[in-house]
Amino acid sequence: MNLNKYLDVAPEVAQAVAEGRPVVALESTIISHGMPYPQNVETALKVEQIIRENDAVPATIAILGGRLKAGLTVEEIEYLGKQGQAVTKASRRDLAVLVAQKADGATTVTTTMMIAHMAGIQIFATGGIGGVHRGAETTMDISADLEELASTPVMVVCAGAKSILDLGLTLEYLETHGVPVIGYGTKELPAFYTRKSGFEVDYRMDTPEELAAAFHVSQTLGLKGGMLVTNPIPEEFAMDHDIINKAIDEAIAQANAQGIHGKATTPFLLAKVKELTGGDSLDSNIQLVFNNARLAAKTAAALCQLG
Ligand code: PSU
Ligand code: MN
Repeated sequence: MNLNKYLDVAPEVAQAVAEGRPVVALESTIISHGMPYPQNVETALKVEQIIRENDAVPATIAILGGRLKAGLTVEEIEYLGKQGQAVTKASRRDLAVLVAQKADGATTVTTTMMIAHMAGIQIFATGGIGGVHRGAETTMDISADLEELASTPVMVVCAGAKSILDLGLTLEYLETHGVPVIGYGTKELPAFYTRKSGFEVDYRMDTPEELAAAFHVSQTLGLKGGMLVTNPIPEEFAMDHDIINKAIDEAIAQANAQGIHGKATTPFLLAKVKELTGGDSLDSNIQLVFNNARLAAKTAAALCQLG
């Protein structure tokens, strides 16, 4: 295992990795910056439970007191949830500084992939990833998540990307950087709250075994990047296209009017959309994370079978 001086792998996680048993990484920005308290803590704990019910070990990832943590205690998850936006949203550029300063950081998809890889974890479940923002042709706002997918060999299971992003440009960027985008049970890229987006993914796969087989080959070949699995939100929890798109347009207009930029943009848009949809979007958000956790756990198990 790739232990390092700054990394603390929880004993249960370390043991599972060493024995070749399934482990699923989880991010902590979704806890601190993606959802309000107390739903954030309830969701984070429930996601861990779902992963256990599917015979894998959960490893929620964060930076605490300058330590890179793979596997948190219930108390640590509660702490991150209560601190909320007061915890630094930690992307790749923040990691070394936070460690040096012995500070806390909520890990995004980027830093969760980095720390998962250091801990020997290959599969990571989340809600949505960052991507190319609408208007990026002038703002240059492109999430570091896309660069990380291009360079770190971790499979990320998400529900697609929200249309706060430019989905077409996000797919173009991933193509350029050699990241396969796989639709689970669909050839259409899901748009997080909805199952449809009008954009095609690269491949459709229908079983965890197929996902595991593709990732196994990528690992065996030593390809440096990850893979993106987009798993549509279950039909019964999907939102109405018009309602959600109207809320997203309004949220983007307010962000532009208020001059929101940089790392604040995504959390601002997420909170605004939730406010404008009266909490319906939060329910959908929670359910799709559960759905992704189940698929990630099954895929991790299938990957272990391949040795
Ligand atoms: N998209 C979501 N929910 C989230 C995030 C993105 O639907 O919680 C979080 C993730 O942690 C993701 C980060 O890695 O926001 C991307 O932020 P940025 O766009 O600033 O790179
Ligand atoms: Mn950004």
